[in-house]
Formats: sequence, C-alpha cells, structure tokens
Amino acid sequence: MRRFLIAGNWKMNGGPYDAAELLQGLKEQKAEVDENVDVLVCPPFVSIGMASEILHDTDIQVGGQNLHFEENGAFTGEISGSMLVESGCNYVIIGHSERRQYFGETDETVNKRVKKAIEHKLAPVVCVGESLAQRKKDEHFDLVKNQVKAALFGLSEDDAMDVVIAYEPIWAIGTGETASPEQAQEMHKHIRDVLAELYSQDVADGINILYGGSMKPANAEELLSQPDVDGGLIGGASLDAGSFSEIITIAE
Ligand code: 3PY
Repeated sequence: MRRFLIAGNWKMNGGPYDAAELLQGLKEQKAEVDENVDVLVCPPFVSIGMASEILHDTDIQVGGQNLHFEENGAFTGEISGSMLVESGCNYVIIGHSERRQYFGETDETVNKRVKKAIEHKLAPVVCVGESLAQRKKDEHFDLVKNQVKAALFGLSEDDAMDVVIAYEPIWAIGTGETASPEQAQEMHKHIRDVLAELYSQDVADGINILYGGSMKPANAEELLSQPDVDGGLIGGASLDAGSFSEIITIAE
C-alpha cells in the first residue's frame, strides 16, 4: 500500500534565517501528520542543518536537492551522500530539469547519483519530464520511458523499491501551467507500466510516483485524487507554510 509523499523543493530559496522562520510556521501547523502521508522539505544545502534541528521532533523529514556521485575529494562546490546523511537527510532530489538544463546533468550522471544515494540509504527522488516541444511532437512517452530506464539502470529490485519518481513536465515548471489531472494520470500510469516492464507489477505498485510542476492548494485535490499520483514535488507553494500545510491536509 503506497503512502502519499508531499515534498517541498525550495530550489535556491531560503537561507538559514528564512528557513528557520518558514519551518517554525510549518511546525506550528503540521508537526504531526496523518499516517498515510509522508512529508519532506528539501532546502538549499546551507539550511539543511537548521531544518534538521528544527524538525527533529516532528513527522517532517529533510532532504537534499542534489548529491555528487563520488564519495569525497576535489569537487569544488559539490556535496556528498555521507554529508547529507550526517546533516539529517533521508531523501535527495536527483535530475531536476533545472539541473539537466543549466548544470549539464545527463541521464548517465543521474544514474550515477541515484546509485550513490542508494548506497547511502538516501531515497532518491528522480525527476523526469518532457519539454513542450517534445510533447507537441508526441515524443513525451518515449522520452520519459528512456529517462526512467536510464535513471534506474543497474538497480536491483530491492534498490528500485527505494526510488521515488517525480514526473515534472518542464512546461509546467515555474510557468503557472499545470498538467491536467488526466495528463498527469496518463503519464503516471505510463511510468508505472515502464517500472512493471523493468521489474514486476509488485515492484511498480510499490513505487511512489509524484507529480511536480506548479502544484498548489487550488489544484492539489484533483491531481492527488488520480489513482497513480502518489504525492507532489512542490516548488513555489512549498515556500509558504500555509500553502504547503494546506496541500498536506488535502493529502491526509
Ligand atoms: C515546480 O513546482 O516548479 C518544481 O519544479 C518542483 O520541483
């Protein structure tokens, strides 16, 4: 039985002071969460320690927005899996379209990062999704299938069970556009079919598939009521304690 996962991707917003204020607000509204919902916040690296400290006595978990696939060494500006674990994370976002678009992330590096996350027992939240041009050319199903296959390449069935997939159509990121519930359901079902093909129906049925791309209180209910939508990876609305709490309440 899958539980909902409501995850906030803060992107490059919220240094330690702002993070503390936002998380105190969230804690006041949602320190305890219904047992059918997991809640996660992914602040920028510099605020992770602060987040872990503030949230340690709540049901809210903390994750990173990226990790490097090497253990340590001369990789200026990078963060390792063990650093995330030491800072209190148990999830990490991997392959967000902004990383693919602006920082040269490829299917191959996504796969390396997924493997490193699993090695550290961090649940990878792997982002996949098509651009508007790819959707218009009707390439979206094949593209997402290839992204999922590449991200999970070489993972055992047990390891795959720890992965979370986030479907984030690029045309719905930071644009205010959202996929319709039908478009989301159609792609989530497709992803689940790809997972069943790669592993088994049991494995596919156990993996959380989140929707990301302008999820907010106004559209969360209809998106979350789709049978294959198991939660959300939430950008802008996760930066407001009231909106994020509202989405959690909708999932409950
Ligand atoms: C968005 O909602 O814009 C996101 O990119 C979430 O990751």
